Amino acid sequence: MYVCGITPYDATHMGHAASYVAFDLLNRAWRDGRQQVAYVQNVTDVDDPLLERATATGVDWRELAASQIKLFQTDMEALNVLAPDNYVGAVEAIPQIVPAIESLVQRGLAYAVAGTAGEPDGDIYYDVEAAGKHSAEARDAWTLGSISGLSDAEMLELFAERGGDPGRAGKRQALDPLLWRVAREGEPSWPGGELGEGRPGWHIECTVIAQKYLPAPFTVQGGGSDLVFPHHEMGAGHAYSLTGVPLAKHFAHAGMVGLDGEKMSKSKGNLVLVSRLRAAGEEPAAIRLAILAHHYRSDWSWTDEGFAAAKERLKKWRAAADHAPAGSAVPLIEGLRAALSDDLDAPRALAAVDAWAAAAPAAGAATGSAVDAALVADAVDALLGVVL
Ligand code: 5CA
Ligand code: ZN
Repeated sequence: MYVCGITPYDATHMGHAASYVAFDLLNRAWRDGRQQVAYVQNVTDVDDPLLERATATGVDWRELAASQIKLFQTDMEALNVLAPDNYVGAVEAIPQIVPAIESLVQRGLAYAVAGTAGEPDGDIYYDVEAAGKHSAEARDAWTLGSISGLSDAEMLELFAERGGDPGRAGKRQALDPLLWRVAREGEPSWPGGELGEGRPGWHIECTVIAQKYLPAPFTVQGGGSDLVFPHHEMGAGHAYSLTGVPLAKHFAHAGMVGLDGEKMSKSKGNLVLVSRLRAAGEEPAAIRLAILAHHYRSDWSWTDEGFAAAKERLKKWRAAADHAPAGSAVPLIEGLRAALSDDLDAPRALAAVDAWAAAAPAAGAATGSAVDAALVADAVDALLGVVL
């Protein structure tokens, strides 16, 4: 499994957290089913938005990235998200990214754009049309739109919104994505072989990291639904162009999380940060339960009411764990497994624990079964990542 990692600024907001909790559920379900899991995540530790934030706040971009990565990892640990086996930065992958882009250029699937209006010569773009034609004879071929299923008009709109540059002069197609940005004054750059000094584009970063650390095709590529296009679409194309086989067998996307019905974004200043809640004394297990109350694919909003309900739920579960009815653990575990194996239906899994808790005798009424209590606590931790 490869799950797209953060761009390290404004970490870790509830949208980030929800997407990593979603894939943590999958990781846990696979492990419970005795699958061996290799889990890789990147961190986009150099990219335009990170550099822009660093400039705007007067912080060195490396310091910003390092401090945000640390904060993210602390938040993930608090949320009981199992760590990836490989956590790989874009910067450290540059020595693998450069030859990949060189090979695309040599095979006519990428091209250099001449500089205009203040832009230097030599930025390298992926030729989506040539790449689509190139792979069209093969089985499982990639053509633009085959991952996202979007129309040209929809792709064009999203491309501009999500880091693309449809209007860049000299490109063959508006939707051709950047592979290599040659060095600019005041921007970090690295040796790029035949490409010249520069830094990598976004999609090629994930493609090359995934290909280096995982077999091809690997099982699941994950991220939030805002990565469907262009990120996963283009990454799939790059991978196909590089190796002739698909990058991943399945793409899975978590829904978008907002705040009180609005999109959560830096510009609106309405980010709910995991670290801020933790600093206010809130329990990470309750944050996790508030996330799990929503199916991973649905869009939802973080609200005070939702969080209050999660805290109440955690309290009830803990109270019941002291009085677990004898024989109640096995049917509950079966219910949890059934819910999670049905497209990770966490809300149904929570309802199963609710029903179990409701059936537990009231405190003081009867002594519970220690064996059942221990089994339930183990299962709720192992499958849902919630420590009772
Ligand atoms: N570094 C790239 C991926 S290679 C990136 O998108 N970084 S990010 O920091 O912007 O987002 C990290 C992950 O959180 C991505 O999977 C993204 O889809 C997800 N994400 C971002 N905002 C939200 C949100 N509001 N709701 C749900 N998921 C979100
Ligand atoms: Zn990615």
